Amino acid sequence: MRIDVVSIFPEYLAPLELSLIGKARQDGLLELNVHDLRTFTTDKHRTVDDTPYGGGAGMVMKPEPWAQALESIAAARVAVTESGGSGSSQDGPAKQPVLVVPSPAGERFNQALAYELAEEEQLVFACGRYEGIDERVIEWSAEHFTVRPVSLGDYVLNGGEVAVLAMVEAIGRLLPGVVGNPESLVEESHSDGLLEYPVYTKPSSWRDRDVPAVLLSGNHGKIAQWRRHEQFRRTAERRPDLLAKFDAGGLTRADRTALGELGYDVVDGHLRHRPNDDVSD
Ligand code: JET
Repeated sequence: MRIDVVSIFPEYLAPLELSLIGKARQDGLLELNVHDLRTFTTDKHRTVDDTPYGGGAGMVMKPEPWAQALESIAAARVAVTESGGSGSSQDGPAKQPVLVVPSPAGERFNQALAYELAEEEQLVFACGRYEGIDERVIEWSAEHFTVRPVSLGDYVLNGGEVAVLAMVEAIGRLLPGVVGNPESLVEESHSDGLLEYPVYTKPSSWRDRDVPAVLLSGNHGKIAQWRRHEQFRRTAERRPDLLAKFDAGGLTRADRTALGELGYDVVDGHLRHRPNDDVSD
């Protein structure tokens, strides 16, 4: 996979040299280029922002430097594909790269979108700052890219850089060969629509707290059942929105019993929380 990131603070992306993603780059599994938007300006002051039409607080990112940056990235890709190898002449028309624009106004990023983006040949991330990028850049970009404004969550960051760090890590670890043991991708939060069960390691007793006895029992059936119950309990407590979306089709009798104790019934293949019988008057 090839990833390009455009930012006015390229140093913000330095952590992508480290750890798992840094290793993937060294191993040639991931090609990652960070571009400084200001190198695509033409004026003496390297201006990237201006006042908003219609008035209002803050500044808006100017379209011209963005067009220069994105055009050069799109052109670099054409140069690569035309030189042969994995070129379009042999493999049919090359797929448009995806332009991911971190924005509080985007579709929500989640594990499913991470898997989807991990299938792409090339991702380009455009880091907005100030009040955002001139909307015409987003419209015009559709000529060269499949454009996806993406939100990390319902809060506001000063710029897209931190969102890019999170998304590149979530996507990068799904690429073939990046995570040493691919089994560890299967048993993790959100892979089955539930939060993960709690985990413990040695010592079995620490500061008067004991590891749940079932985990020391050697009874693998009971351990699996306990972990599943803990997933339901945690999800009901912390993320009831996930249980409302949960496909209850594949639930076992034991699952239904556990969920029943938490106040959940299966209705039309979905989980529904039982109205409690508290009297309000
Ligand atoms: C964000 C992402 O704050 C977030 O993203 C960064 C950001 C900040 C300010 C402006 C901006 O503009 C993007 C744009 O898109 C067209 O102009 C982006 C919060 N959750 N996820």
